[in-house]
Amino acid sequence: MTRTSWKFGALAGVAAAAVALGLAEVVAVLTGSRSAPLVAVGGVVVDHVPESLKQFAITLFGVHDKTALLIGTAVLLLAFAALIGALSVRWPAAGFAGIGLFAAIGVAAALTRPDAGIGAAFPALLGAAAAGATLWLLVLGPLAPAEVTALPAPSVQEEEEAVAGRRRFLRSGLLFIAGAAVLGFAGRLLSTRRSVSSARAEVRLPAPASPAPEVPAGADLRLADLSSYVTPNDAFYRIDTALVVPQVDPLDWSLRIHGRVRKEIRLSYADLLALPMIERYVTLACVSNEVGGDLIGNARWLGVPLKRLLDEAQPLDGADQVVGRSADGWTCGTPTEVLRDGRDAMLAVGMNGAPLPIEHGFPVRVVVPGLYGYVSATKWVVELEVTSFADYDAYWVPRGWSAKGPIKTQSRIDTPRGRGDLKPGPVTVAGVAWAQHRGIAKVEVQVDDAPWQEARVARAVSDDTWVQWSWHWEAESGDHVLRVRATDKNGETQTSQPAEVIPDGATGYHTVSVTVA
Ligand SMILES: Nc1nc2c(c(=O)[nH]1)N[C@H]1C(S)=C(S)[C@@H](COP(=O)(O)O)O[C@H]1N2
Ligand SMILES: [Mo]
Repeated sequence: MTRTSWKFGALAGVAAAAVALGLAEVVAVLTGSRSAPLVAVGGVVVDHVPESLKQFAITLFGVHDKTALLIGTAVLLLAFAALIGALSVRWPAAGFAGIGLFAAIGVAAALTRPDAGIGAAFPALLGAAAAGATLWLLVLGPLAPAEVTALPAPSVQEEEEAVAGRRRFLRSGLLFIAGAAVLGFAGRLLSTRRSVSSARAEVRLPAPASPAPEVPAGADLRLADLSSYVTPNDAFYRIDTALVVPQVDPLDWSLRIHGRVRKEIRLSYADLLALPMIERYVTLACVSNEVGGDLIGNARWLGVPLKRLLDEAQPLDGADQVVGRSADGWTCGTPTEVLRDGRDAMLAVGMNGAPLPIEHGFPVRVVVPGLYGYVSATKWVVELEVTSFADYDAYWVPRGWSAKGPIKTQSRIDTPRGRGDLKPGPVTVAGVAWAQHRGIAKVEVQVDDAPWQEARVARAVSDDTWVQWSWHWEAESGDHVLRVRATDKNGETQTSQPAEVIPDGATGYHTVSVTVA
């Protein structure tokens, strides 16, 4: 009888396990990413390890604690697979029994995960079947390397055949492992993406304990070319550093409020949804918005007030900055004082009546009225670290942007915009103006060098949103320049001095050239 050495067996075992895990990830594209055996077993571990060990893992690995757990589980599994493979050289039945045992563990874990259907059994089952086939091929079947048997003096031909056989075995073993890794990564990518959109579709948001005020009649002038008062989710600007949109499953999500606090807080998505919610209209704006630009939008946000959570955590004296950190490691720093001064800063879960869109931060993001997004609006937020401005620079600060970013008073002409044909006679000039959390008191329009004229400012839900404005113009033939400027409720008129967006937001009057013919 020819026999394979135990080292080859170990490689065969690892290849079989890799094939099982890789294929299981692909099957999980259909059955849900949480039914993949690694994730399922990892989930069981997370749910059952003591909180102290979890905290230890988090101190050690930070936001990568889950990745560390998955890698740890995979390494353990591959070590066992090597052992079982080595045993299977002598006792093939042991190899198949080992695969059966792992299949049973994978199936049991997947079926007992929250909301698992019967389909959750398939990744582990099909993976195990593929592992069995791989093990047979490499240990007993056509790919098994034959060992030299005619001792003490094997013929030259026998020896050459044995060498070729070993080469073929190594090549196929490594090929199986590489192929399985490619399958596994591709499957993982596809299935998380899928499962996060389906997880989002299943979210049922609670009714707000404190609902948003009605949008007053007349807040939206409904003029063609004028931005609507509320920006629909699919038209809302999107700015972030994420190359691929982070896919954060609400069941895996948790938020840690920690750092310089008396009491550390950890919340799951279910914990968050169980807290009393507020719903508020807040206009977000990007610091990179040029004068006249459209990196601004107004939405109705549903969320939990941050003040309440910070009051519970009790920031220590001098901890003047709260750093938000996203699932993909982006950071932003917000003054602690701003989050606790009574404004409607919140951990938002809903946008215009729907769960947050994935690209706008699903499952949870921060919204703070009055601050540019880069210092406040962390999407896919997983951590709030209470620290100080002296101790920590968030993502954009070393890149030349100001550590603090209150939104500057600005105004924009939406119509006319220079294109299209204007006729002499009545023309409605209209646009938006914003000074979040201070409010807009006055908007003025200037045509050429004529005196500034006061526009009609529409009503708004609150000082935390933009306002629409309109002005009746008796247009005369010729080329004209239209200018707009706003004054906030503190009586300060926006500056005419042009400034670039960097370091803390553009200034200057929005100006539009038109031809009336
Ligand atoms: N995780 C994460 N959150 C982020 C950012 C980012 O790059 N990563 N960009 C911020 C910036 S600069 C802005 S202006 C707002 C934009 O939010 P929106 O894409 O929902 O409009 O998100 C903020 N939150
Ligand atoms: Mo931004």
